[in-house]
Amino acid sequence: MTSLNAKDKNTVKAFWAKISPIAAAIGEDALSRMLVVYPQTKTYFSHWKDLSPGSAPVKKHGATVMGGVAVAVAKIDNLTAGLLDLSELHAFTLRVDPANFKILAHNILVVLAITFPNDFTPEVHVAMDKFLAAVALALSEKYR
Ligand code: HNI
Repeated sequence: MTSLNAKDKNTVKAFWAKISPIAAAIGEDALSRMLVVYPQTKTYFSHWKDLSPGSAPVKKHGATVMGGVAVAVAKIDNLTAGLLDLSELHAFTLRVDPANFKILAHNILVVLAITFPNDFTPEVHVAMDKFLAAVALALSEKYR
């Protein structure tokens, strides 16, 4: 994986500063899309009452996930250490197949592109793609 360089990190931080006020809405939309477009991901949330787009649990968990992304932005220089607890939770307790991290990352990217069409330049696109791939990798750290 191509790692984040100093310029990418600055781009991620600047873009995050712009989008973080509506992070919960971005998370809700990304999670809604993941569950619709990749229905195999629904197995992990079968204990929820309603998995449809915009439902109460989807809304709540969308905000929770983006809280995790906020931590990742803050720990961008050492994602493995910064996301260690979350990696352990997903690996040992939740047993989420790490392939799903890439799927959610893709959905977050889609939502960012359509929500911020003007700010989502090729430069932002590549920086956010690298960042989300690095987050997915860090979350997979405890699987082996
Ligand atoms: Ni994930 C819980 C962050 C991807 C399934 N997840 C969390 C929590 C955070 C979080 C934060 C709450 C932790 C706690 O309670 O202490 N998850 C993230 C991040 C990503 C991610 C940052 C990737 C960007 N999680 C995924 C994926 C799946 C997933 C791809 C499955 C498809 N996560 C879960 C499940 C829970 C969870 C299941 C528990 C939900 C619940 O409350 O029932």
